Amino acid sequence: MRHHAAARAVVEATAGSHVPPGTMKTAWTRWLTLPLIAALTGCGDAGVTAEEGALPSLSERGTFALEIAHDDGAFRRGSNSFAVRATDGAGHAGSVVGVSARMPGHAHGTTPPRIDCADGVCRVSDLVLAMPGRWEITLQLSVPGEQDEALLAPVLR
Ligand SMILES: [Cu+2]
Repeated sequence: MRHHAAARAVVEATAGSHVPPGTMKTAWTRWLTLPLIAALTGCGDAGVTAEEGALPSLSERGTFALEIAHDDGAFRRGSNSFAVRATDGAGHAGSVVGVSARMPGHAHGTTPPRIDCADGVCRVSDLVLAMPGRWEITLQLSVPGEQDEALLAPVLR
């Protein structure tokens, strides 16, 4: 995230030095400039999550507190594996009983990944996210008597 902050600072500095006084730099131009600066400063790691907020800390209805740790630190294009610890209000560990992923506006999802739960931690392995753009990954979470979902929404470069 420090890299992104630095990239933004560079964009602001560039706008200040190259734009004649009084000229407004449009948001459109800024969106074109940011990826270029990111590439130049080396923070544009190909395929990696472009936004924060990809990993929620609560399930949709608040049933579970979530700790989600991606093996590679961030979602990326290709195969993704991550660990999920879901804890309900009574301290019981929930299980991940299903995972699906889709791209809003695209008529496709992806192959269901492998899920292994043991000792209160579930591992989701080989979730393949092939395209850049916004993905909506739904985790079905369950403990006896309670069910909820978690929505992960990474935006991939
Ligand atoms: Cu797609």
